[in-house]
Amino acid sequence: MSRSADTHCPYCALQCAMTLDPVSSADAAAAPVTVTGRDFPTNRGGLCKKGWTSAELLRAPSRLGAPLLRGADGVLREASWEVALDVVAAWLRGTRTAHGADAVGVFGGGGLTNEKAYLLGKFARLALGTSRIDYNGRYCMSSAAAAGNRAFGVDRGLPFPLEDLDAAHTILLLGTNVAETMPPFIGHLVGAQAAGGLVVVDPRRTATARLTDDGRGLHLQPVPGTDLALLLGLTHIVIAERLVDLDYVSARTVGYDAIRRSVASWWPERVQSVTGVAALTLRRLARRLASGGNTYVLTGRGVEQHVDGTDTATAAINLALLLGLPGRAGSGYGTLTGQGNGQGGREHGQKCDQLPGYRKITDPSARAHVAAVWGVDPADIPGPGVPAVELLQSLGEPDGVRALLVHGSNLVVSSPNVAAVRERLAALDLLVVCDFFLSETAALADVVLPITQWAEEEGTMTSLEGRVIRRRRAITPPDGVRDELWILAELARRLDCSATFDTDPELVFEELRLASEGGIADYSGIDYALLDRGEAAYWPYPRGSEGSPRLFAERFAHPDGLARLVAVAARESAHPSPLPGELTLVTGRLLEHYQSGSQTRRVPELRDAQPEARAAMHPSTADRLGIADGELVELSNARGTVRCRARLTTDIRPDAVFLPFHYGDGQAANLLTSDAVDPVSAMPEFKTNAVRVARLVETGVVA
Ligand SMILES: Nc1nc2c(c(=O)[nH]1)N[C@H]1C(S)=C(S)[C@@H](COP(=O)(O)OP(=O)(O)OC[C@H]3O[C@@H](n4cnc5c(=O)[nH]c(N)nc54)[C@H](O)[C@@H]3O)O[C@H]1N2
Ligand SMILES: Nc1nc2c(c(=O)[nH]1)N[C@H]1C(S)=C(S)[C@@H](COP(=O)(O)OP(=O)(O)OC[C@H]3O[C@@H](n4cnc5c(=O)[nH]c(N)nc54)[C@H](O)[C@@H]3O)O[C@H]1N2
Ligand code: SF4
Ligand SMILES: [Mo]
Repeated sequence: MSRSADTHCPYCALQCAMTLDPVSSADAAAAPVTVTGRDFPTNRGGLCKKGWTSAELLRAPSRLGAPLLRGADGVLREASWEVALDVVAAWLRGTRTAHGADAVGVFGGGGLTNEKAYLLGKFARLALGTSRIDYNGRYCMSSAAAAGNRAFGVDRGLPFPLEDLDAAHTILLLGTNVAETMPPFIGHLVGAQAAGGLVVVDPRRTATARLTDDGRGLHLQPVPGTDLALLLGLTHIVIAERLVDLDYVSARTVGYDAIRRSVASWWPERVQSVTGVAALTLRRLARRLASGGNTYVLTGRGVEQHVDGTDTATAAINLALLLGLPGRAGSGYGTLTGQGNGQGGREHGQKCDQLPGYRKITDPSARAHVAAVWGVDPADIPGPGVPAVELLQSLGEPDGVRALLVHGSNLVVSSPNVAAVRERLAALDLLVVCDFFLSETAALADVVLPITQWAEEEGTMTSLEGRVIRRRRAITPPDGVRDELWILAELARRLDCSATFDTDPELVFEELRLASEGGIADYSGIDYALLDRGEAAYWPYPRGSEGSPRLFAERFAHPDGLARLVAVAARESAHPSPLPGELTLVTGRLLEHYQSGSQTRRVPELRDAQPEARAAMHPSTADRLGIADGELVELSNARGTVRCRARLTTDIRPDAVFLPFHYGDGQAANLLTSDAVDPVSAMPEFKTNAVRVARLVETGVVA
């Protein structure tokens, strides 16, 4: 007898639909789980190789099967759940008594289901009483989210279904390599490609940029970190050449005069000197964007993960607004959410300044609403905490966090300036990590709690379209692991918290509906039955309504219904040119690996395809440095050193070197990244950092 489950991929925000076929026989535990792509509007049956191989991790030999406790001798040993949870609860209680509630911190993740993200936020505020909660979405979506909130009054990555792109005449892709980060996505680019309107802006000639190789589209290869100037330049041309949709601008926006002034000095030749993109190309692109067909502007991490990422995303939105795109049928602006639940994960209370439903924790009416659902006094909900980088910088400090719980992040690989993070973690009194593997972060923990994987649990995720979908259980989890909702409930009980912590995901979702009701991300009209009928549920979905696949057709989410054009300025100090002898380190992703690689480095096929970090550089650069393809090189700056092999490719600018961030220990790209953050979003500078590159033998270190 066999049973199959319709669910979605455990990895990225595209949330490709798949069917899992477990065999419910006596030896089910040993039988392989097969993955089949399932027809769905976003992936149309397609999956990438991470999706195809995802089930291999369910029975991976390295999977954790029991809680681990670090003994006095420093060794992690298996313990029972009772003992492990008792130890954690006792430490948390002791920390709180000795140092106050804010001495306990929580670090969440954008891969958690909505139910887990919601319960984690509630657990932090009520069971721990701490304000110190933030999550890895700070590294991912925060700049785009801040820009969207500022301009539109709401942050939903794509305010339209992905399928709308199919009919596009022009698509401007800024700093995203979807051909590798969401491969089935490129099916939605075919129309624009055929219409000669696919435009990719990336300092590398990526697989996505190569979609323009037929000569009909455009690949702009600017100096890394100069997108803000590029966008100000395009806006300048749109205004100078009278391409602005003035009716739209006057009816639907405020702030145009300030925008005009702010781009006045960004004439194309100046932009060319800053970005390296020819003035002619800029003019051609501006005219194409304004040519009236269905036009989309989309941003990804390449333009957002910078110290000026919020302003850069804002400049992209300004351009889209002047062209009259947001809310116009068949056109729009959007940002591509990254993690599986990158969208939902930022709506229900893992962010330090947020309560469920995308409510502000500082708003008295929001606090009152959520307090009523939680059955507490509003005064019992702590105020705003601090964003991820600041949270990590406070670890072990006298007034900082002394005990940290990590749910869904391998932060010693993925955080900026990880050498400092490793030091801070070592200064903690207690580190607790929930994971299915001994990730690099879990390996440093005092207590590791093993949890169920995606195919073993129920819940909901919110995809890059703002569509709520069901994650379904296909197989029974191994005996020794536990569901994270159960772990939170057990800890809350041990901490004598009187609030309700349900362990049934559907009940948690029912509570989330109430908590989100009336908020910006209102889920109150959605329930499991509706999702199980296959209905497309896009938020906001207030009770009794029909959901909102397309936003902004009539109004934006600010009280007056108008979008804000926010004037921004390019600061040269944000991206200083590399000094002589330095290159700009650009970081990003490879098709085969997911994030910190904690999962995909354990899948043999993926690991064998990309077993180690390789620094991609231009042959002319390599030649100058005396480096041959495959040779060992050392990348270094004041923060750290990475040693790896060189990969020579003409696909990268000669002034840059590219390193994927999927590897740990000495190959972690984040040994080299700065923890300087964007002043609005607190997003760190992941994408451009100065490094020196040398052939390893020449440094005399090792050959
Ligand atoms: N294979 C794979 N897929 C993934 C993930 C993964 O780890 N692996 N992670 C998921 C997540 S969480 C996310 S956030 C998304 C990210 O998806 P993307 O945004 O597509 O991914 P990145 O590779 O981080 O960055 C995109 C591109 O930005 C370019 N870039 C770097 N600096 C600059 C710059 O200054 N200007 C411009 N214009 N471009 C620049 C890089 O060269 C890179 O090709 O992917 C999701 N999908
Ligand atoms: N240099 C550089 N650094 C970057 C980036 C970059 O482009 N360049 N990108 C940034 C971005 S966009 C992101 S999103 C971050 C991501 O980086 P991380 O936050 O490190 O994300 P993952 O590697 O996905 O780590 C998730 C961990 O949680 C586990 N896990 C998965 N699902 C669950 C769950 O449901 N519960 C629990 N408790 N654990 C789970 C996984 O096994 C894994 O160990 O990295 C950021 N860091
Ligand atoms: S594109 Fe993303 S969601 Fe789709 S199969 Fe690949 S990793 Fe999974
Ligand atoms: Mo991300």
